[in-house]
Amino acid sequence: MPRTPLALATSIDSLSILDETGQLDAGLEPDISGEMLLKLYRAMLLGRRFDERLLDLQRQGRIGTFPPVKGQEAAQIGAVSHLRSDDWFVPSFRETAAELWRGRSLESVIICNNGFSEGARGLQGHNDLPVSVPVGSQVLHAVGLGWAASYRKTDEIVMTFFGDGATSEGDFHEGMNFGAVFQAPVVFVCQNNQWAISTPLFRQTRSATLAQKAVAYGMPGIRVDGNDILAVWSAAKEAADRARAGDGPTFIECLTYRVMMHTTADDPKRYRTDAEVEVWRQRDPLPRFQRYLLGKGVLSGAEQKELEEEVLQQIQAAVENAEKQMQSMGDPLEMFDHFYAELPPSLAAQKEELARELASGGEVRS
Ligand SMILES: Cc1ncc(C[n+]2csc(CCOP(=O)(O)OP(=O)(O)O)c2C)c(N)n1
Ligand SMILES: [Mg+2]
Repeated sequence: MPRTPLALATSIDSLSILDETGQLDAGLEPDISGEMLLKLYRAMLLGRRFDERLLDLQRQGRIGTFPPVKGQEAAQIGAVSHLRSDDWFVPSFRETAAELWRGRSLESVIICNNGFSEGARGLQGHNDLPVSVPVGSQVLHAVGLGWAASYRKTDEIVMTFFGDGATSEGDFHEGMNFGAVFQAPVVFVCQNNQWAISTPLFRQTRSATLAQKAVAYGMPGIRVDGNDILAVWSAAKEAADRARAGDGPTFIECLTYRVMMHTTADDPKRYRTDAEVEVWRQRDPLPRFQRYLLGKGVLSGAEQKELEEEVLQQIQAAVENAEKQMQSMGDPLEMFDHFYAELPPSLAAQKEELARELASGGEVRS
């Protein structure tokens, strides 16, 4: 028998609609209403300005460490905007812009980043999972939710976000396999920002793309310019429609870049060059989209300035509000909550002892 190449019925597309020079592929331009374009832009702008303010607050010691979003706003907003409120949003830890789109308050982000559990409470009326720090673990939660949604015969879909680093985790591979085998209505959104803390992409995989991993699991995969919101939006629409129609999962690789530090506890100058970062700063998704909207007449220069002002005011009000709310938070007894439905007797005794000590005005022994 001869040795012949197998004709696999699959291929991976790469999609770019609005390139970094502002050139538009008019044939691929998605049909998005002016109102929705402005909503998307405002969400990206809010994500960007809030991120900048959080960095200032962290440097001033007014919040703890946090992972910046800067540069990844298009990848997040272009994808999450296809979810209905009863769909399932399953984030990792860097999806602040997407979380705000879902309706999470700015205050809760600030409060959570100060270590108060009050800031981590889930949104009412939304099927949103909390931030997931163990890298890749949320992929398993997403496919379980997806399988459950189809088992219950609802038309809810699931969108999960993760990074390039997560694609080296077992959880990712198990989740992709499970999602494809059970044709779960899941959109896997990989934000390939090319770094996993200090590990560069070439140490993460020998694959030419991350999108091609979809082939092995038997689901459609696509690589999009993650800094081009029109490309992300189009690919995510196709994937969300496919999932909702009962045609199974899709893997989307959004090629982007983490222009900031991993978290505020990290110094990227120790492992990458300024020149590399500069190349990606030039590919910033926000001014690219802004130029498109100005050129299309959906946004005027004056409206853009007003929007900037409005967003900054919204952020300032949230900071003031959060700082006021936090003055009455931080009851040490709360450390016993949220782990057990019924507190084990040993912990219940410790809680009582602490309560007595606090009531008597005594110092808490370390
Ligand atoms: C299972 C696990 N291993 C290691 C870590 C420490 N850690 C936190 S974020 C991160 C890198 C994640 O990189 P990537 O998936 O590309 O996401 P990004 O941070 O770039 O958004 C690592 C190794 C962790 N949180 N969980
Ligand atoms: Mg990464």
